[in-house]
Amino acid sequence: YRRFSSAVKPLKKDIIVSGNPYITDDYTNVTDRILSHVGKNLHLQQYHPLNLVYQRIVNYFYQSFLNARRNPIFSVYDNLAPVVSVNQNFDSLLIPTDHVSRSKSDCYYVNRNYLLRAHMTAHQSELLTAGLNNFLMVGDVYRRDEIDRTHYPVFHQVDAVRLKTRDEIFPNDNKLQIFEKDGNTESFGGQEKQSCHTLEAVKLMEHELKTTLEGLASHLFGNVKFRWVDTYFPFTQPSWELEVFYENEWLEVLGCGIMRQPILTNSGVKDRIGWAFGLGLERVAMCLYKITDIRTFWSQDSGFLSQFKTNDINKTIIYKPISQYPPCKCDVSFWLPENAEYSSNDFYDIVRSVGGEIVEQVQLIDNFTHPKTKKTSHCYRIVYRHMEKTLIQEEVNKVHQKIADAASLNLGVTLRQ
Ligand code: FA5
Ligand code: MG
Repeated sequence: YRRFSSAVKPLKKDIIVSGNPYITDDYTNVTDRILSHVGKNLHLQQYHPLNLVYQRIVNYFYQSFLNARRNPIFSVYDNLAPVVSVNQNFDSLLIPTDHVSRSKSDCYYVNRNYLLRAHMTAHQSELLTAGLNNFLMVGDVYRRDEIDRTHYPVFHQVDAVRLKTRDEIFPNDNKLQIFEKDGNTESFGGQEKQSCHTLEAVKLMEHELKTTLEGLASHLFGNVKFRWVDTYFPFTQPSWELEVFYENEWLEVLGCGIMRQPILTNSGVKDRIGWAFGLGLERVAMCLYKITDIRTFWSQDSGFLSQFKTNDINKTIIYKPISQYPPCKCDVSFWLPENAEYSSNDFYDIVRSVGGEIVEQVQLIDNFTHPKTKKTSHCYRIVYRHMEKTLIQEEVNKVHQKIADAASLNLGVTLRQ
């Protein structure tokens, strides 16, 4: 594994990602373990559950949007390289320079200027600039996040964009407009719309967006209860999340909204208004096939893959866990460094790098600041579980000790006994 902490002087060396060399710098925090996922393209692997869900989504869009000659109008991009510039992932989407999502503790940076994309929306501007009006983008995305059964640092998203002209929105009326004459593109305006858009145009776009996504939800899940929740994204306004009621819980499946107009104008689009959404493939696949642990998607075990071997992508499949082996729990406590930055995500990466696939969950179970010395101590509980066998305590202890040693070496923390 590589060095992580900003407290440690970075090594000046090149790393190769997707076949291209990058010079590392003080922003580099991508680990070899994370890089080992680049190029796996689970969404393109035949019979993989993520591929089945991906195909079902694409089919829905092909069927739902046809041109006059009855050909699908959406084009699909599923092979875009995952290293993107800071400009692609953030600036082009109007994400403010001080926005938390840019921080080193949330993203995997290759260096100051490049990172592993944190969402598929990173490719929106380049495809708009290429002149596309209706497109889907599918691929792997990378985020530093908590560790549990529904979070893994690599997951897959489907993003979509649909642009429409005035004539397409109001085919039977030549007076209605999509832009306000004196609307300022930079201004957010009120809550319900951007000030540059007319309310009529936004309402029709919102209607098409929501019926399309409700249709997608029933195409995937059959007859489900769903609800719309107002939300905020820097790149859409207004914005919503779609939640579906599945197994007695409301589950967020996607985010969407009316695209901020400057994204379009900056990409050379002057006469259209657009909607966009981004959806998590794992979330959908977990619900659809009743897969309870997100790590399962990375299993190369034939006991897993063979269950999805079907040429009927719409077939109902209920995943039967290969077997549930017992967990082993170990705690580790340390004092945080006093003169260096520390983020729990730094520790989580070490756990991932050293522990690998046998780590099921890491929880911060105690966070204590000494009243006199003002030193802070964290205690983490690590749950180890192998997907394919029973772990032996001795074997776990060895890994656990390695994690503790790596944390002390790389993060400047002081282990407590
Ligand atoms: C985004 O990533 C936006 N780019 C989506 C978007 C696109 C909004 C275009 C508007 C227009 P968010 O971070 O909420 O938003 O992620 C989108 C979806 O990805 C979530 O609804 C969820 O289904 C999935 N997702 C997010 N984080 C994780 C995770 N850690 N593990 C698995 N799935 C996740
Ligand atoms: Mg969200």
